[in-house]
Amino acid sequence: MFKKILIANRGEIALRVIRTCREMGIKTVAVYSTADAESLHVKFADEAVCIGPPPSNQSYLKMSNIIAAAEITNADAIHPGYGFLSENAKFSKICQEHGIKFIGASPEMIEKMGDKATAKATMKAAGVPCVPGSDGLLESLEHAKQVAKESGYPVMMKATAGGGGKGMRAIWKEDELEKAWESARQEAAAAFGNDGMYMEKLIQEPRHIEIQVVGDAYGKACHLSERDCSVQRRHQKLTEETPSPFMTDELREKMGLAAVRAAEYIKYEGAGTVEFLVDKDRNFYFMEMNTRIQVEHPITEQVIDYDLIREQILVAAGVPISGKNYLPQLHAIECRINAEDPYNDFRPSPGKITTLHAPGGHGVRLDTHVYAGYTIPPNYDSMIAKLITTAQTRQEAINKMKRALDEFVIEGIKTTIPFHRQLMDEPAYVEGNYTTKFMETFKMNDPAE
Ligand code: MV4
Repeated sequence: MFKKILIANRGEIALRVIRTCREMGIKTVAVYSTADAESLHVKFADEAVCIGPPPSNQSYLKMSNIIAAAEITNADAIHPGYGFLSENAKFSKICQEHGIKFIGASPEMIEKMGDKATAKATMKAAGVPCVPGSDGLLESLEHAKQVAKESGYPVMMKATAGGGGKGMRAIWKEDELEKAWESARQEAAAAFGNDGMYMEKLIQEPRHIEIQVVGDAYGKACHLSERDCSVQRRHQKLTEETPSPFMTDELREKMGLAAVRAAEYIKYEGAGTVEFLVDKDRNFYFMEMNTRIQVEHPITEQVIDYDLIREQILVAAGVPISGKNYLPQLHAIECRINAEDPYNDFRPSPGKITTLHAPGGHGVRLDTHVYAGYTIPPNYDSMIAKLITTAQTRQEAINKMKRALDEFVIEGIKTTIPFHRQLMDEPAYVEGNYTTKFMETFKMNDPAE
């Protein structure tokens, strides 16, 4: 087993990894930018190394500084968390070359799954359902027109290097195609330095339902059921839950099997997520595979009583998995609390937290690195806490979430707490009747009421 793990991240996820390492008797090294000197991950780790100034590209993304920190502290593994270097093939490779175990995917796996057209072709070969469309990349505007005609409009054009909706265009009729082709390619070239495009039939009002998988070093994989992440705004998830209110036992079995087949086909090692689009008739289609631990992993941990970070560490150390699949035994909901103003187009609201009262009690989990007196730097993601409630039923988890949100006091900055509180009373949400389009029509109530 590893003796010392360096956590190449910040915020709540750095703290989350440190907590499991402590429980496993593994020493920890935090790295931090000068903006994060007062952060809890620095205080809770056994050692801490400053890796640079606030901008991410000079600190949390600076591979040479992170490797140097691992070498001077004698860390034998690096946990990258999510974001930053977690899906960076070059960093995974550099760790390998330095004899430091990267607790994440191999460089080859990251590359294969990072290129969406390649990932899709791989999944199709594995027998995982995919959205009908082009076989690989579009070679020209004429080719795009031909594929769209064959598939039938509406279609979706997607950047192969994409993610987060960049370089993606819905096209409803042929006369829109040329403009979409030009603008999507330009956007992708600017964002990723890669203007490769592929095409799919458009799935209207889809749900985003993902399956958590874990694979070991011996080619065995298992699934840990689903998370419904359909409540998103501009491709940012706001809340997630498991089980999905749209799920049936039959669909869970089919999607779980497909995800395990996907993971075993590519000999996936570690914790990963297979994302699917699910249409109104409960057909499901492979969308992307994430080769990292995800923000929303705690809801899965809550409903099956399973520490995903511990499992990542065990698998990275060569421990085999049991191979059994896991079904949700409870219901869990996560609300992402962001330092943003929900009354003002979710505008970022960094600054000093003057008052903080954290909710607690039975079935309430709060993953956060912030405290009263902490100043949220403007340089990073605006998520400051994840509030997770767990109960026997969905309605009880919602009731518990309302109670926990009512107890949660954060002063000094604006947060998305009022948004979540309103959401928990929204009829469509309470009925479990929501798709990825839900936030397009959502309006905050007048705060005076
Ligand atoms: C789609 C789609 C409809 N049809 N593909 C958005 C992010 C990218 N990873 C894939 N996305 C979508 N792909 C087809 N063929 C609709 C979306 C989509 C979406 C998906 C999941 C969660 C939120 C979304 C919001 C808008 C569009």
